[in-house]
Amino acid sequence: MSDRVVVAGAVYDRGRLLAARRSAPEELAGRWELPGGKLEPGESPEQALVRELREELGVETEPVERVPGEWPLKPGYVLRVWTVRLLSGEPRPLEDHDALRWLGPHELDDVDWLDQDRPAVAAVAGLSAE
Ligand code: DCM
Repeated sequence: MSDRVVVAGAVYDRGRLLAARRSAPEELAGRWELPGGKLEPGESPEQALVRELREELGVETEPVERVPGEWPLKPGYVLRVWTVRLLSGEPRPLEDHDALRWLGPHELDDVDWLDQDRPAVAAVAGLSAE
């Protein structure tokens, strides 16, 4: 069986990367992630990402480029990341998150990323969707 894909967005705006603090489930709450979520049946990864960022943050976005690589999550799931351009709206923590931060290039270590997101953040560091 192939792994199920979780998609996440490296949302950049004016050179800063968006980090989101999870509010659930309990074992992940308080840790920071690149926002995203699971694919629904029939969705492409890009469609799932646009939907998740709309639901979770209230913004319209455009996936720009897949970040090379794939990172293991819990058993049976892998994380894939796209750089994402913000088209409209100001991100707000509507669902699954209780705080957001825009991190400048020297601030990427300032938040307590989920362990599984750390290699993905390292891979996107320095990229920009401008
Ligand atoms: N997940 C993760 N890192 C991300 C996004 C999601 O580790 N950047 C994990 C958390 C959940 C699963 O993927 O176990 C599905 O995410 P969600 O609950 O947001 O749909």
